[in-house]
Amino acid sequence: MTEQSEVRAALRAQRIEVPSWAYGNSGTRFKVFAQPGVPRTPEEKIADAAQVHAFTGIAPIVSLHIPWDRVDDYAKLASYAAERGVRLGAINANVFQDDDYRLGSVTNPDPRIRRKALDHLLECVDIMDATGSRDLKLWFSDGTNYPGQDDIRARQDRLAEALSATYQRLGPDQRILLEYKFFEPAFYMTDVPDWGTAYAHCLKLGEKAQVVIDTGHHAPGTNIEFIVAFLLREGRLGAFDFNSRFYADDDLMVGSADPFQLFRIMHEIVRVDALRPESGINFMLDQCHNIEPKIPAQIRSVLNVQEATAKALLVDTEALTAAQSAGDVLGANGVLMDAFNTDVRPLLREVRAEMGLDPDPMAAYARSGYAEKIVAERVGGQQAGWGA
Ligand code: AOS
Ligand code: ZN
Repeated sequence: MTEQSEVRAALRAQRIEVPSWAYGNSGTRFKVFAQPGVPRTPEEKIADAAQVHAFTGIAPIVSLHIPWDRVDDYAKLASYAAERGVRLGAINANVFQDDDYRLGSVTNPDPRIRRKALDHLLECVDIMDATGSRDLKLWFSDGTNYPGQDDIRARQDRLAEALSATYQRLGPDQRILLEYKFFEPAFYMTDVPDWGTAYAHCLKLGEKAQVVIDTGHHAPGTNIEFIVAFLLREGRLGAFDFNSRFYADDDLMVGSADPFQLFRIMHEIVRVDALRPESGINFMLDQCHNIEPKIPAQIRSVLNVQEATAKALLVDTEALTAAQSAGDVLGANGVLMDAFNTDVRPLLREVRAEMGLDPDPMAAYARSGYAEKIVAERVGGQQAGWGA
């Protein structure tokens, strides 16, 4: 069993990266509900993200999405973040919001459009140079809606070509994080539908290419912790995009519907000591908050990951290994369930107190007056959001 002091130290050292787009307006293809106080600039998004860190103590990094977070001076944006106690993290490329991309971006049959998409990916690496970011996160909306619409194999060739050109441009400490998704916006097939496809492309590219597991991008019933264990074993798990899905939407709060799944995922991480920031795994959130207030939803999400992590850290590994070796099916399962069923909230309150934080981040944020302040101050201008 891990010593209590080690559990506490691991919890204090945990790092979760939050997405800039979580603070902007978002919605479905049916409606985007605007919320008062929503940021109008990348700086205001970072200021909101800094609140999540201020109250949780474990979310000091903010992912950017380009062009949503385009600014003239990225070094200045990085300084702005540092002044608020956070830093800039992964750069997310956006090759899905342009009329040119109707039939795809890097896999488009038109070489001009492929070139345009590749130029954007290369621009994102330029931005990484300026922000000091390590991670280029690539998600392609590319795919087809109808059998015969395009040549599946040729699209793989085009994808490989763009990935390779981007990979060549990476600096020594930079890497590609390749994300997969088996649906949306294309529904007959997507060009990177699953972890196997992402993994195969990463293997060809080299060690600086790793897979991102977006927890919302799987068919119901998929054993995500198997994918975690496999990619970890192969040294190709680069990051998570944490969120939750019930049917198709993948933007809901992580751990909200299935905290047991999140625990099982974190168990695979903890079991090989991959929680430490030095392990290189980027634990990101990828969420939008359409009907709930955004900053509290981000705080709640960070706390959900933290709770699942605490339970995973409490697994009695010695007892688990002994039961597994003895073929004790119920015993092994019981060890795991004991950890999952432990109420870790008192422990987490203590850890927060040790970190100089309020033991109840949700209540502390609500009391802080920040929500009222941004509603009063952020009047006029164009609210951030991806439109729909
Ligand atoms: C889209 O489904 C993916 O999860 C991407 O990570 C995307 O870049 C992000 O959700 C922002 O739209
Ligand atoms: Zn994602």
